[in-house]
This record gives sequence, C-alpha cells and structure tokens, in this order.
Amino acid sequence: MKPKNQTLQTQVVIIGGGPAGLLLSQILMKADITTIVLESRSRTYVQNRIRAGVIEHGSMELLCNANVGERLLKEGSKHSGILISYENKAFRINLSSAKGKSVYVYGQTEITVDLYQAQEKIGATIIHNVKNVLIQDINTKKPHVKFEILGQKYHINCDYIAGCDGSKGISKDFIPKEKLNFHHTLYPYSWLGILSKTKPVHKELIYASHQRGFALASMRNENLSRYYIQVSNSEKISEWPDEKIWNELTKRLPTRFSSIIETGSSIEKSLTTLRSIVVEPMQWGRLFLAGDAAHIMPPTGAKGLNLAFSDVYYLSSSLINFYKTGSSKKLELYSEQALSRVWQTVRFSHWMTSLLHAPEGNNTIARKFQLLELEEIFTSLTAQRALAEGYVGVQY
Ligand code: RFL
Ligand code: PHB
Repeated sequence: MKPKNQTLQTQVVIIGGGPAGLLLSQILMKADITTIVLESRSRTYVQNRIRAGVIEHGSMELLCNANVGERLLKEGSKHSGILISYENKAFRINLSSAKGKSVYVYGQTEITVDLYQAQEKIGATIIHNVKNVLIQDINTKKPHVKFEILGQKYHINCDYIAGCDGSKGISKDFIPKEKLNFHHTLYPYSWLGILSKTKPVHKELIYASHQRGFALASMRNENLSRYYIQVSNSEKISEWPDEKIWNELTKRLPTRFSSIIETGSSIEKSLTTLRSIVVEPMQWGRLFLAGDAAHIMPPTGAKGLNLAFSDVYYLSSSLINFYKTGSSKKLELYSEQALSRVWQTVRFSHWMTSLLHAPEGNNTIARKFQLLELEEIFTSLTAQRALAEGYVGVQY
C-alpha cells in the first residue's frame, strides 16, 4: 500500500539549509516565528563544504545578535588590513580607515557548524535529504511546499516561503520566466584553491596581481593556510599536483613572501569558475529569495556569504514586522531594498576582480591600465579609503 501524504504546518518554510537559510531560521525562531528548513543534502555534507573565510563587521554583529557569534569572536581573528601586491611591491590597505571597521577571518565551515548547533538548541526543524521540492500557490495567502524523502510525500502549509537554496537551487524557477531578469557574466578565468596545514605566509591576506595571474594568500588559523591562484577556464584539477600549485604561487607573490612560504600537502583542492549573476526581482508573491539563490559574484571581494547575510537581515526584519503588525508593507519593499545593496556589492566584486586578474591573452594594454590604477591606489589615501569601504561592506 502506498504511504499517505503527510501534512505539516509552519509560518515560514525555508528552502536550503546553507548559511543563509540557517541564519534566517535562527533569527525568526528567536522572534517566536515558526520555521521548517528543507535541505537536499546531509548535515555532514553541508558542514564540510569549504568556502568563505572573510566575515564583514555587519555579518559579525548579525551573528552575535542571533546568539551565533560566540566562537567567531573567540576563535576568529580580527583583521584591520589587507595587502595588495603588484610588480614585486606590496602596500597595505588600512581597513580601519573605513569608519573604524575591520573584518574577521573565520571559515564558513565553522559558521555553519555554529548555526546548526544554535538551531539544535532552539529546537528547530531541519529536514535533510529532501527531494522534488515544489512551491505552489505563491500568489495566494496560503502557499504550500511539497517534497519527498525516500518515496514518502510531504505537504507543508505556510504563510511565506524563503528560497535560500543557493545558485543551483529551484526556488527562483518558480518566478514566472517573463517576470524574471537574469543578469549573467562569465569571467574568462577560474580560481584553483588549496587548503594546507601550513603556517600562513603573512598575518594579513595578500591579494597579488601578477602578469602570470592573480594569487591570494589567505588563512583559516595560524596553522591552516588557504591559497588561490587564477587559472584559465579550461584547466582541470587533475593537472595540478600540489607541487605545481606551490611553484606557481611563489612566482606570483612578492619575493619577500615567496622566500619564506611554508609548503606542504594539500588537504583540499577546489576549482571555481568566476561569474556574476543577479536575479531580479528577489520576491514573487509570497516567495522571497536570499543569498546565492539570487546572486553570485567572483570571490575576489570576499562578498558572497556577507551579502547572503545582509539579505537575511532585510528579510528577517520584514517578516518580524509583518508578524508584529499584520502589515506586509516592509515585505513588499524587500526586493528593492536588498537589490540596492546587491548591485553595489556585485559592482565592487567585479571591480576588484578586473583590477587584480591578469587579462586573458597577451593583452598588454589592459595590463598597463591595471598597473596604472594600482599605482594610483598605492599613492592615494582617498583611493585606499574607497577600497577599504568596499571591502568592509556597505552599511545596513
Ligand atoms: P549555499 O551555501 O549554496 O547553500 C544553499 C543550500 O541549499 C541547498 N539546496 C537545496 N535544498 C533543498 N532543496 C533544493 N532543491 C536545494 N538546492 C540546493 C544546498 O545543498 C545548500 O546547502 O548558499 P547560501 O546559504 O546563500 O550561502 C552563500 C555562500 O555559501 C557563498 O556566497 C559564499 O561561500 C561565497 N564565498 C565567499 N563569501 C564571502 O562572504 N567571503 C568569502 O571569503 C568567500 N569566499 C566564496 C569564497 C565562495 C567560493 N566558492 C566555492 C564559490 C571562496 C570560494 C572559493
Ligand atoms: C578565503 O579565505 O577563502 C577567501 C578569502 C578572501 C577572499 C576569498 C576567499 O576574497
């Protein structure tokens, strides 16, 4: 006999249990709003994805207000500067010149662990390994979500749906095609990332512009380094043994760093194609998109996770306002409000990317322009402050 459909009830269904979905659930539950989070992967898989490392001041505050910031403040490290290098020179951008703000180096992996723990503590419902998620009746006051686990079908009645299911999610597909603007740029290069149990080459991040290609020296803690190098889109991870990566990295960093770099075997390697995507609008009826589900950008500005969190800030405050006052006015402004910050941030990420990556082909004119702009930033405090302001993030 076929099992009967099971019906569940909640105020907000959140599709996607990544950082955006989990933080949204945490903030709403703290305000006594009920949620159900649907995640297509296992908890172990989600907690082990290695991605972001730089947390803006605003994201730190949001996490602390949601009772998820304790370990970040204890184990994360506060950075008040980054280095930019070109032609064997390196100069420091004083991030504190942007209204005294700093950023925190703390892995997305750790944030996800902290969010799961906080959600467990508050009694959240997070359903893993869901399949065939369907959103229905989003233009009515009674939308619902259908999904399956191991052949068992479920149906959730709710007031609102948050699509936090990342760039490959299904939520945005429920906005009618003729109403959706899908802005998309693919960059002609990718990032090859490596994580290794070695001492970071420097105490601050180094963004290196080199004619052989961009390189980034980052870290997770004092014994764990994260490096990235620009490679062309046709490269394959299998063609990059550790030694070849270290060799390339050392050629791109200024000699005062490459001469002291500690190398070792990688414990993780990844290849990421760089793109900018913005989906407009971020709301359709009772469906609201947040995070990578609505936008992605090249990681050069360290913005993706932070932008996902600012969406969560706007969406959670609008939902809380609705449940307090019964008025949906703030919710109706969500897309416009979030998109204003999204476009500023996507533009900053694009600018950082174009400034620091070697142009494809032997485009010596484009390279000359980059060097001129880098020299200008090197010599102008105003330009340095503008970069710092973009890096620490637009206030919300
Ligand atoms: P996520 O993390 O992709 O989570 C979405 C979740 O939804 C699930 N899902 C579904 N669940 C149910 N039903 C479906 N049909 C589903 N389809 C998908 C997925 O399994 C997943 O768990 O999106 P979210 O929450 O919006 O978070 C966004 C961030 O993960 C992302 O923006 C950052 O990692 C970007 N990023 C960085 N951001 C920063 O702010 N600072 C950084 O330093 C930084 N570095 C990076 C980065 C991203 C990188 N890569 C790999 C793209 C460095 C790299 C290399
Ligand atoms: C990282 O440490 O993974 C990282 C840091 C800065 C970026 C991107 C990624 O801009």
